[in-house]
Amino acid sequence: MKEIDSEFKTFLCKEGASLVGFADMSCIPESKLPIGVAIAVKLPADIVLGIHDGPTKAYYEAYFALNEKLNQIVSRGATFLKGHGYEALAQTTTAVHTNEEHRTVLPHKTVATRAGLGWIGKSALLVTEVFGPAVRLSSILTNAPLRCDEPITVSRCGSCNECTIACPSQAISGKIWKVGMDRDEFFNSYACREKARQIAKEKVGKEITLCGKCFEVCPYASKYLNT
Ligand code: B12
Ligand code: SF4
Ligand code: SF4
Repeated sequence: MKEIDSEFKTFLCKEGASLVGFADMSCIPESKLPIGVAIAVKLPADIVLGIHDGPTKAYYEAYFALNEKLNQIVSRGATFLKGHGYEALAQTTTAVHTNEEHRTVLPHKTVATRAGLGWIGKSALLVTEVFGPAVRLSSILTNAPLRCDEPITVSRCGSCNECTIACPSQAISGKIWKVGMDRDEFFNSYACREKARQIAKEKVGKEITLCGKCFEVCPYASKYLNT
């Protein structure tokens, strides 16, 4: 099985993935298949640096372009696995539905922490060691017997509070995440959505939840942005 593992990772990276991890999802009842494939694509550094004073047209365009790219990577990844005789479900933006409480059945971030890509920051974003939270995510569910990575179950935010201080909607309480903690215990998604939509309307003239101050200020992102 080792061969399909590395062949598949190489395939996804050639398709444009910046980070790939394999997750044991057998403990997650919402997962329709036992293995998860987490995929992250980095946000271009100039786009992240450009949103210092609010969302820009370039970020707005990158948002859609990266969603499209992620949809393509996971769709092609699922086709690859099916071609090897396995079941595979690509969690594309059309396949995943968000309810009125801003929740999906199986969020990409759950697959990502299980695959060892990062932890849930105080910001409620997935924070990676390499790019910080400056990534967009997607995932595939499968029964292919991929060798799973070590999950990350503990936050590495420590005493940092940059995102809590910088958030224009005070959505981030500053509480530290651990596995099993519900989002609403430390993050106000309604405050975030309302403020981000107001800011996006002012800055780019679009009715969309677009802000990103929480990832722009994260010290884990600055390592990537300054290289
Ligand atoms: C609904 C939604 C929103 C809502 C709610 C946000 C939220 N944090 O839930 C609103 C409209 C407010 C929003 C805003 C934004 N969003 Co949004 N959003 C989503 C969406 C569609 C679903 C998220 C969801 O289901 N939330 C429900 C809660 C319960 O889950 P969660 O937040 O993912 O995190 C929990 C689980 O992952 C769980 N978990 C983690 N590990 C484990 C392990 C185990 C064992 C268990 C049991 C649980 C568990 O714990 C977490 C905390 O409770 C995802 C895409 C997707 N399909 O996943 C994008 C997504 C989360 N958004 C994203 C982004 C970038 C944004 C914005 C920056 C907007 C922008 N583009 O400018 C802001 C940032 C808000 C913030 N700080 O979180 C990115 C995040 C990338 C990252 N690095 O994490 C995503 C993944 C989209 C993408 N394709 O990349 N968003
Ligand atoms: S996207 Fe903006 S409003 Fe929402 S949590 Fe991040 S900084 Fe706060
Ligand atoms: S800014 Fe600090 S507290 Fe917020 S997610 Fe990044 S490391 Fe964690």
